Amino acid sequence: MDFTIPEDLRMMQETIRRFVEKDLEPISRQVEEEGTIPEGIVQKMRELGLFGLPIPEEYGGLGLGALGEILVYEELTKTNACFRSRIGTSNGIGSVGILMDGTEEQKQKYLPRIASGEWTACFALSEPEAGSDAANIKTEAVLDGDHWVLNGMKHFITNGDIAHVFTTMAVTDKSKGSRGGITAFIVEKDMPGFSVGTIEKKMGLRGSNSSELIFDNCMAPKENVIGGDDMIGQGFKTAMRVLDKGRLTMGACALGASQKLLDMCIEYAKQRVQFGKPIGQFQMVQAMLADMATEIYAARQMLYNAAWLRDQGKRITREAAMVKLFCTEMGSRIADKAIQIFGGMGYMKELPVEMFYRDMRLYRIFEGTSEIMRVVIARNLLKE
Ligand code: COS
Repeated sequence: MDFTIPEDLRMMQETIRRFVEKDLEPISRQVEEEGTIPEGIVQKMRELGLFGLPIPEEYGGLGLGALGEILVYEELTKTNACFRSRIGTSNGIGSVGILMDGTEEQKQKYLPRIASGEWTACFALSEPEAGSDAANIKTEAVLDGDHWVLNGMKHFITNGDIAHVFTTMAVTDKSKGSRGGITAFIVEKDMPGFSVGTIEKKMGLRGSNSSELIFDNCMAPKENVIGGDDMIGQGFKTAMRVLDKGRLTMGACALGASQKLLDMCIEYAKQRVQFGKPIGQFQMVQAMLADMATEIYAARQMLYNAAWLRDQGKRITREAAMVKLFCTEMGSRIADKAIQIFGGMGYMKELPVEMFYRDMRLYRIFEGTSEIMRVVIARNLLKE
């Protein structure tokens, strides 16, 4: 067994680390307050190739495997989570469906523009009555001549307000549900009948918007079924496979943020003096640091292993769910301990600890709740 990170990925990790320290961290607070990422930073992200991490080089991306990609996310989430979120949907749930199941024409048309960052892609599955119960979507698509006509609405769509391309799930045969009744479409923002609804107000992740999407007799050309006519009715499986990968990403995000919090806590425990000595010399604080470090160590091993399995071409439905469950639950435990170690200062907006605490909370929910992860793991075990 060789646990060494390959040299090319280690160099890339270094590049992202420097980008975070030099360009992102200094404006993290500003972005948190203003709620938007300056265009100059988005441009730098484009120049670094951050919008096309898994997209093959032939379509203009970096062609990274799962391990390379999660190493990038781990570094990017050591600062304000919105920076990762800005590129997350384009690299992940917004484009993976096209990458895995799209026709060659669809790949040629969309992937280069997504990889360059010219277009942002996102994923339109969730609806008011279809969160965890993803198969219960109500958005419908009916074929009318050369076009599919979509009607319905989506909500909680990350980057929905700025995206150009939407991987959109809609019902094409009500009688078949998740087995043959849902189709994945590529919708573009300028297609007639498409519009962005309300931008939702959230607890955290400032600088990254989520919004409603409205499909009001939205006309998508016939050729925009992901994978072409043979894939009509197969959209639920596409969505689930997209989410398998997305769940590794969520693990990486929780891990990066957890590592950052631990580093901050170690620093603080050495400096903060109470009862005449640094608080790091008190065993109760030491126990918290030790538990945080131990969990992070375990999380990193399982995440890297699952990514490696995916890079070997293995199906990782169960492992990805385990990674998401463990890493994101751990993230909340770590954020909670970090506030405790920082005490009153941890609760103040002056430091970013409370921001990490709020942003971390979301990882246990989006791209599948912890409860759904347990359902996926248990079903997978019992099926064997
Ligand atoms: N990969 C490939 N196929 C999959 C799959 C996966 N990971 N998961 C399910 N499928 C297939 C099943 O094999 C089944 O097809 P067959 O009968 O032909 O084998 C079909 O899809 C239906 O699967 P299932 O019966 O498990 O569907 P359910 O409606 O019971 O839903 C859960 C399963 C709960 C796991 C699913 O709805 C889910 O993941 N919900 C959470 C959604 C989510 O993450 N939302 C977040 C918002 S999107 S950012």
